[in-house]
Amino acid sequence: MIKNKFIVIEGLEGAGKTYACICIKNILKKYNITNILSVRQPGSTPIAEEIRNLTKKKFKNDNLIKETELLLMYAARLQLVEKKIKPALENGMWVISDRHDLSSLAYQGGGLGIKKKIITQLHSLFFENLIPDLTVYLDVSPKIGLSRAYNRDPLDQIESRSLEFFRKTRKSYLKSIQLNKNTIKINANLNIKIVTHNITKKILNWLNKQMV
Ligand code: T5A
Repeated sequence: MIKNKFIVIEGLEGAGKTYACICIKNILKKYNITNILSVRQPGSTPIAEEIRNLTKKKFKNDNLIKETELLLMYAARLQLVEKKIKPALENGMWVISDRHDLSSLAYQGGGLGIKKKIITQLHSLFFENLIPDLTVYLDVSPKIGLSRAYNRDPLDQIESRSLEFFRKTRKSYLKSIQLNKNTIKINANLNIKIVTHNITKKILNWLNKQMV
């Protein structure tokens, strides 16, 4: 039997995170792991969902300054961690989170240029003891990812940013995952069948190692 884990999926918009979460859940089911909490960030509690709406909204006569955006992301994360993620992990559940605080380092740090030190201080303050057991990073080029996102709903205030913003965000992701040994990197530019195959292969390999 494998002890319950905290798995995080990261990547730019249109990377296929929603799809990867479903794929991982299906793999876990084959191992008879069904006590799974799936969440998304920002969001997944009533208050965090309100904060999510706020971070996505385009205001006519105002805009979020970058530090406000960062604090809102952390406020939503804290609500979710305290209300749902920690209790679930303590009760032996597996948790799959569509994004966690690597997103803040990439978007607000890399993309918006907030100093890494400020973000790591927030991390240390609230989440030092909550390290994901596995981060699955879906690496997609901003052009490809955004073109997938463009085909859906109208763009929100973050999705409407320049290609340069997303290039910097991706660069930050790539730098962070090099430093993090509990990470699986997947080429998400490829077609969905190949991406699914590669996720499945790497997750199975990781799960087998957890049983040793
Ligand atoms: N944010 C979040 C921050 O700035 N800081 C933070 O700290 C946090 C936590 C969240 C926003 O908040 C920002 C980042 C985001 O801008 P969101 O709506 O949850 O908002 O945004 P995303 O998480 O990026 O959600 P997306 O739905 O845009 O991306 P996904 O989930 O990666 O993509 P998915 O699976 O929905 O797929 C998108 C489309 O692409 C297709 C799918 O079928 C779908 O139509 N697709 C593929 N098509 C072809 N080939 C493939 N390989 C494909 N993979 C997916």
